[in-house]
Amino acid sequence: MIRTTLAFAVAMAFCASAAAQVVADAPPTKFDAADRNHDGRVDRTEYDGFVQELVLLHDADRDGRLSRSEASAAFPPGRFEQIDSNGDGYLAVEEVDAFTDRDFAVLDANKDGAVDRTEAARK
Ligand SMILES: [Ca+2]
Ligand SMILES: [Ca+2]
Ligand SMILES: [Ca+2]
Repeated sequence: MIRTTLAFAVAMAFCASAAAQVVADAPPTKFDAADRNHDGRVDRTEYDGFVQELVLLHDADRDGRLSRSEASAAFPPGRFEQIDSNGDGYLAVEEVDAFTDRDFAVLDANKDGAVDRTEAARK
């Protein structure tokens, strides 16, 4: 009985670590948030909606653009300069739109108009 329990415990421990590994390897949950219809692909409409929500969500003072501190929570470091094309220190929605156009094109490696999980994980 003790043997069985021990074997069971070991099996459980193995399963737990295997599960933890799967979660660690999983692509960012951002993908699932963006994939509204859960078909495993983020198409252009879903991507645009996700990006727009991202901007709105972080626009703390509601001036329709992201300051550097507002943007720091939304984009990885180093992105700000890339997105702020006119260099005024704010990210306008149009600038984010223009940037995500390129971003999407880069992500959509096979150019089928949607970013699938593999493509999202590649970045
Ligand atoms: Ca989708
Ligand atoms: Ca700007
Ligand atoms: Ca694709």
